[in-house]
Amino acid sequence: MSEYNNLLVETKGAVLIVRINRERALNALNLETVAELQQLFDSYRDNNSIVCVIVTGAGEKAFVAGADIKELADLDSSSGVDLAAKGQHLMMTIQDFPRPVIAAVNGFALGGGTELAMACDIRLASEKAKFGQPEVSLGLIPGYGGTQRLSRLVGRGKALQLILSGEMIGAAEAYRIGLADEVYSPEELMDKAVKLAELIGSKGPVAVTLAKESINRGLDVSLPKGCDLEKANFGSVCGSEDKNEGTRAFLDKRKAEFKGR
Ligand code: DAK
Repeated sequence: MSEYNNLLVETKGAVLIVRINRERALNALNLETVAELQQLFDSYRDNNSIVCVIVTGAGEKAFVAGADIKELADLDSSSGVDLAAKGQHLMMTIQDFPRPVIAAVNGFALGGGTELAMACDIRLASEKAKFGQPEVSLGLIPGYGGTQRLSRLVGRGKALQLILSGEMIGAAEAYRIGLADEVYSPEELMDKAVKLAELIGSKGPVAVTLAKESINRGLDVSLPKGCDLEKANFGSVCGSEDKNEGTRAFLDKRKAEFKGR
């Protein structure tokens, strides 16, 4: 029996696959689902048997159709801040997760769904995926980091256009503006996501973690500060056994056997 009411969790080798499983509400993120995702990511944070995580939605229609509108309807100013805090904490946990997190966007990714996908490191989309930040249609603004991450990903103008209009875009347009990193047929999507996760998982784990951190943290600071961060992380990686193994394996013309330390 799963310990989660709203998540289906499985491992494929060293890849953790998390399916948000509330199909009757198009996988909308209610508070319980946010709490379960938080618990899941916290519980795997120090688990080095997992090399990569894939987040997707159960069923064929939706990745996540947003925050649960039934819960949003009851919010007041104070519970709104509380909900935003919980959701934003989850998104930061995913962004800062020490292993890469891939979003396999299999259908509607609206509001909190686009925000969840943007907190992930890489977004692979099905041709059926639809992205959007429709909060203004509900008299709301994005509350899970959407105003910040969308502008960083697609630029100020496109972020303003999407958030102020609330319009939905398809996978091809999401790819064109840099919101989706690849687009695949619905049948191919999970297979491609697992293959990418396995490819990343075959690389030096310490290097992968520090490269992710350098890019994500670097985007929040000036270029010189970002380069300082890269320099410090380069120093850390040079002190790792993985770097010794990776460079030695190349020179010995054999496959590296990384230990993740
Ligand atoms: N929440 C709850 N239920 C949802 C839902 C959602 N976000 N989206 C869909 N459902 C439910 C529908 O109510 C329907 O339930 P029943 O009527 O069958 O009981 C079922 O899922 C199937 O949906 P539809 O019948 O509507 O299916 P269609 O194919 O006709 O349409 C759709 C699909 C995705 C176009 C449509 O369902 C839709 O527009 N859904 C809502 C999309 C949306 O507006 N999402 C919310 C975005 S706003 C904040 C924190 C977070 C947020 C904001 C602030 N703070 C703390 C301040 C985030 C906000 C959002 O995410």
